[in-house]
Amino acid sequence: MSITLYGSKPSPYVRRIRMLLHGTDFEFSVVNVYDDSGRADYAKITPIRKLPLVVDGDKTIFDSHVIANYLIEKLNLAPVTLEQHNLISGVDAVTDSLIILFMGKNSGLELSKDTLIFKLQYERIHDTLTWLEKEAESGAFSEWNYAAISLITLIDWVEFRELYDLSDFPNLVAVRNNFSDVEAAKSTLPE
Ligand SMILES: N[C@@H](CCC(=O)N[C@@H](CS)C(=O)NCC(=O)O)C(=O)O
Repeated sequence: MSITLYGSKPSPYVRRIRMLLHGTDFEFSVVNVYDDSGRADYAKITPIRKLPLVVDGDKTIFDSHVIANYLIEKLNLAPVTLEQHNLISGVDAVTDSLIILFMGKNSGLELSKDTLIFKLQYERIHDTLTWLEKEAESGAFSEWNYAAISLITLIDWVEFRELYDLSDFPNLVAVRNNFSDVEAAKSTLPE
């Protein structure tokens, strides 16, 4: 039985898995978790109600990291090193904080830097992007691997949703530009 990936087209976490699965036979089932009926249907297959989710035969797998580990082994891809895991944790920290800001905005809240929940996100985003920028400058994302894939999904999504000004982070944007002709990246752009 072939793999089914549940997700949305703009989601950066889902896109990582679409890129890993590029070139393999899989079904992409689009879910809208911000729509009440879409979320109710989705809740029947996952209690955590987050995207992505993969069903492979009798296995249901939550969370992009667990899915990525599963696919890397199943598809015989290069294992993720400790250094790459740290880079991915940095990318996740920024992605998660931006999701909180995005949800705050969509909930009609004022994203004030004086409000604790938002202040924490702005601080984390700034410090982590600054660290990732230095890592990128020293070549940490020069190879096509899961860390580079994760970063690309963040940069494209930030630009797609106009979430953050990336002009202080030219090396991060350059990583995305460097791989923009790779088919797995080109064919999965957020829309
Ligand atoms: N740690 C999770 C994060 C996934 C995540 O936050 N996905 C977002 C979409 S990009 C989501 O499902 N948001 C819906 C919600 O939080 O209710 C992973 O790596 O899969």
